Amino acid sequence: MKFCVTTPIYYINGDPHIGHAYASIAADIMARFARLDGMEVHFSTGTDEHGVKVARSAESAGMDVLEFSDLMSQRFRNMSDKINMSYDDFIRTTEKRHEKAAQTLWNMIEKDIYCDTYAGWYSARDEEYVTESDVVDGKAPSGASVEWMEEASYFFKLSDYQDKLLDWYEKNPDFILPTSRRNEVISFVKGGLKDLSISRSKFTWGIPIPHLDGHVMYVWIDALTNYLTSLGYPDPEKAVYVSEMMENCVHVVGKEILRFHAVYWPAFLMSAGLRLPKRIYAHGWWTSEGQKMSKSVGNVVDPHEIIEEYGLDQVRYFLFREVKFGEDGDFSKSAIKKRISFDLANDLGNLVQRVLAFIQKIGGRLVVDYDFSEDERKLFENSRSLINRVRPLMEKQDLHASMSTVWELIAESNKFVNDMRPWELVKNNPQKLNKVITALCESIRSISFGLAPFMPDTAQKIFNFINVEGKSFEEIKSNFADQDFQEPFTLFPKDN
Ligand code: ME8
Repeated sequence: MKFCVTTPIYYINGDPHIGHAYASIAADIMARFARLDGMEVHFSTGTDEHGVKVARSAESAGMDVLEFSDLMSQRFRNMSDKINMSYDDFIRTTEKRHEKAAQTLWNMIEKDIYCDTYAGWYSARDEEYVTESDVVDGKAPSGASVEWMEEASYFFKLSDYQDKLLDWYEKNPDFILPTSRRNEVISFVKGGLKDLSISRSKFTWGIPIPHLDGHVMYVWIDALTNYLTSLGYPDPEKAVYVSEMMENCVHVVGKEILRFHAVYWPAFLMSAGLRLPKRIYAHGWWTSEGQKMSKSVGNVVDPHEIIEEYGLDQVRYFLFREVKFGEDGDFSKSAIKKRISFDLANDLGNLVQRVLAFIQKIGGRLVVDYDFSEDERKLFENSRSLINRVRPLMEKQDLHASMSTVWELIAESNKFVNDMRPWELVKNNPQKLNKVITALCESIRSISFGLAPFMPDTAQKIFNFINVEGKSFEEIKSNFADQDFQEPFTLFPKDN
């Protein structure tokens, strides 16, 4: 089975912040889950380097645009590494391979392209023309200021795709998730689609259009093509791979760019006769301490800083546990501290510590006994089936419910320790003790596999404590053998 997952490719006009890290970690969780589940994965991320906005940022930094792009793209790569992102490809739209892909796609959709002139309000921040009626007080609906633009432009006959798109949404009810977002897109398309201007002649910082001097591609058609470039398009030898990966591809995007991905992108792909992705998942936005993040307010959350302050897995956990994936969230220091102290230190850390430290107390050796009575059998079965409960949730990118499901098993395991009182069994029922400890090791192993996509370092630490490799969910199926365990250390020290 193949699985492809992508992040948006980020504009390089500013530094990466927690919002970018969020989309990237979300996609990383999906990629890691799929790999552990035995799938062949292609996971791409990267930077979107063309367009008016980037050209202007380079200019105001007093830098050559390519030099500026190198510098800023590297910052996004650094962020990707800082958040432990397991990407297979980091794509830059200024690469030659991408220019070739975008130009090939252009040729493939040429039958739907015609030339005209465009005059209208343009928002450079959104890299989008805004209709007259949407401009209020000189601003686009996003709040960005607009400027009047007049240029010769090539247009894509998007209006021809209205029915085909509606038909696609109907036949593929999970193409856009969450469902509330799907409904928004459908009503937008039902409202009527205008042809889309897809070239720019007023500036040069973009991919040249084949055979058309003086025009560069509109940055969105360029940017969206990155998903194909990364898979190897247009190499004919990669055609089957590209198509199979696209068919199983989830594009993770912020809600503000859903329309580009769920309307324009499928229309381009239909026009080119290419496979559409499986899903567009639109996630919500983060504010910081209750306010929109902005440089002038000085509340932009820097991923490097919070990872230094709270720890990487703590941040990864917080972002996906604090709010439902798809909804907006607020980043606050008090909220992350609470999560670390209650969920991580008290629930998870305590379970691992009390069980493994106890094993050390009784000689450091696990002596297995799978001849379970009713009590242990229940925990054992719930542990072995954990991933089967999480899988259908992950298939719909319900990251939040997946985490909650893992936490239910943590709670059940902690309760099991309280009920079974192994410290008393040592004295009065050593046979029962082995069964109880065996069942608990099973639950700790399954919990670690459930955590692994979200908190890879923490999961690996626990795997090391219990001599588990941690590379595949298949490992959960085997019984533990008698063995020595090493002394555990505290996973989440309280002073954090
Ligand atoms: O739109 N909260 O790039 P971009 C949550 N280049 N997520 C946020 C966020 C916030 N406050 N701010 C940004 C572009 N994001 C285009 C994409 S794709 C073919 C081209 C995340 O740098 C979110 O995922 O503006 C959003 O969609 C993405 O960063 C946009 O990044």
